[in-house]
Amino acid sequence: MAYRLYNRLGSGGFVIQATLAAANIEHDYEPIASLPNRPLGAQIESFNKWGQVPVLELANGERITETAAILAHLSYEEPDLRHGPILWIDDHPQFLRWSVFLAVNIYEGILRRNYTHRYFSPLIDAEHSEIDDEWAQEGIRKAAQDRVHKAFLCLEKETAHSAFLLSDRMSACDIFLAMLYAWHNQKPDLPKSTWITTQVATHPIIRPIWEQNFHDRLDVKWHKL
Ligand SMILES: N[C@@H](CCC(=O)N[C@@H](CS)C(=O)NCC(=O)O)C(=O)O
Repeated sequence: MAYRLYNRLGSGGFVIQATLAAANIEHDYEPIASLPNRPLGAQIESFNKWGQVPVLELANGERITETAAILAHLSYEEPDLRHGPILWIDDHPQFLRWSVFLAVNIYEGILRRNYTHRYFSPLIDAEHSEIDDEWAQEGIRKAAQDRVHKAFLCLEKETAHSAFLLSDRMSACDIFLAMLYAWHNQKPDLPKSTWITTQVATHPIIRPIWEQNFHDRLDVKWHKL
């Protein structure tokens, strides 16, 4: 087997799992047991000292992390991820641009919203109380959410020329976008992201993987689409 993917159900490895499946690339899947939005625990640190998934193990045993880096590596190695029957990258610079944009501006912003305590240090002074801390963390959460929303709006404007992010065909960037959009709490004025996510989530090959990872999110949020 050329690849082994380490992931937790409902987590970022969905992008890699769905991309590998859509490009018909053989891989093993290694589940990490843990609850969403909680640290992954000691098990993952034997694979990634940063404590996050996804982790992709290559045929030679080497491991890579960071979703955008994994996608860039696969796009270099796997022709079906570039120009396969399902996934299509017709513009490699824009593929790199948007996969990094998604990782840095949207994924990271969602982490700031979900793991706010990591981005917060209490102020030490006599007047200071726990209520202030909660209030300050709520401010960080709200700013992160707004910033993520701005990034989605920017991405929609910049890619207005095509149906999907890169062209009129689906690419791995769209799969990445769909997962982040499913995690985003503010959807009304993002028609392109809504449309792309619907295409990804209902794609015959990707749909079972989507349902396995995000079915509860569909129930809660997708009726509003
Ligand atoms: N920068 C990483 C972020 C990966 C990430 O945040 N993964 C989350 C799951 S969606 C995770 O492992 N969270 C556990 C933690 O941060 O403790 C990437 O782009 O792959």
